Amino acid sequence: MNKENSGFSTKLIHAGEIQDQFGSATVPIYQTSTFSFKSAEEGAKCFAGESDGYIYTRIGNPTINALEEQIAILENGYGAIAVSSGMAAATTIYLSLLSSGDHIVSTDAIYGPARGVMEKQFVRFGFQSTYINTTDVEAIEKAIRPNTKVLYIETPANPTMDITDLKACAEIAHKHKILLVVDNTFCSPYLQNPLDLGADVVFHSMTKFINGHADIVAGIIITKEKNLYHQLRTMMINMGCNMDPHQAYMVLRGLKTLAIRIDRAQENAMKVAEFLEKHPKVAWLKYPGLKSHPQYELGKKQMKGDGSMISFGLKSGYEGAKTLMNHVHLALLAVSLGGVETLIQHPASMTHSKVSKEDKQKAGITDDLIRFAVGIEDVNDIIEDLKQGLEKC
Ligand code: LCS
Repeated sequence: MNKENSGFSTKLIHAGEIQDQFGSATVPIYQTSTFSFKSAEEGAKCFAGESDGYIYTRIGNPTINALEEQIAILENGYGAIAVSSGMAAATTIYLSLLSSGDHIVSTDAIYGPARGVMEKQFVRFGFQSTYINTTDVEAIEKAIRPNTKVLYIETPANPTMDITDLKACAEIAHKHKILLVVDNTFCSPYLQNPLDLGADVVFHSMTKFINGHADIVAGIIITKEKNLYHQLRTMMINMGCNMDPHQAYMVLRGLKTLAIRIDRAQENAMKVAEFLEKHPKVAWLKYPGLKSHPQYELGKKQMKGDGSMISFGLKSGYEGAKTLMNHVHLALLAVSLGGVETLIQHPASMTHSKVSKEDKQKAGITDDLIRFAVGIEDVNDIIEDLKQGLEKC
């Protein structure tokens, strides 16, 4: 069987696996910081790049590389670079692709700290940024300047669930000779493959769906071509934001069930979204699987499923949101998403609290917005939990 041409779920189990001397069914954890050379000559060859032997775990490690190979295959990329967190992926991308005086155009409603680090910290290094609603393709064209180097898209966006047209973005980016970077965290490679739609770089917080068990923080960057891969890999090695072999093993373990976890979570999410949308206390709701989503058709075109993230607001506004969060019992009141457990959180005061009030308003991160990450529990229990909580709102 050619594993590279097999189906997605087969690749989840077999792609990138290591054949070790004992026939281990899983990738072993090479918990070592350094690797010995057989001779001084071999060591020199490794450092000269004339041999692909391992040198030092910050540079490369067989457990980490197995994960990188597997994710590169799942995203149809040239190669992947595993990093310590999703934020390490974002900052490695910024620092690799931008120089002082360069400009980035980005989705306004992205994960809060990915925006905050540009506007509050990297601004000191001369990086310029413009945050816009990227569902408006014309607004993207208008925001591009002569010094723009990167178009950075998060779709569906955290936490508004807005969907941006990736094919249209790739066309704009390449017309202007800039790179398209996509944060694919909300979909995972199972539901969306931005490189196939024209993106140059894709990244994930693997803390979410890819690992899926709320027990690891991790990130990964995938590139479409070789030069970009080496540029980003060199930055990762020099910044030292590599993954640890044990962390890689945990992600490899979680990854095997990605498809069945997401299948179940999105089946649940559809039922939860339908329940909430009809509930008299709910003012509005955005879920890619419902026709009421403003970019429903686009989602159907570029995503292979609707995912398991819902955002909604109550008629009783922020007060109602607080009451609901304080009265659910099954859903954990916690940030993060993409795990087996259902989570509820309030972006305006939690994940996006550092984004200014004005920018939050512009990006649609309203005070009443509740973000609901649907898990794989029995859906009736999730709905019953919401039902009894909503009675108090
Ligand atoms: N990109 C997206 C879309 C995210 O949702 C997150 C984290 C990151 C990047 C950063 O990844 P990390 O460094 O945490 O692995 N999102 C979170 C959230 O919505 N709640 O808590 C973390």
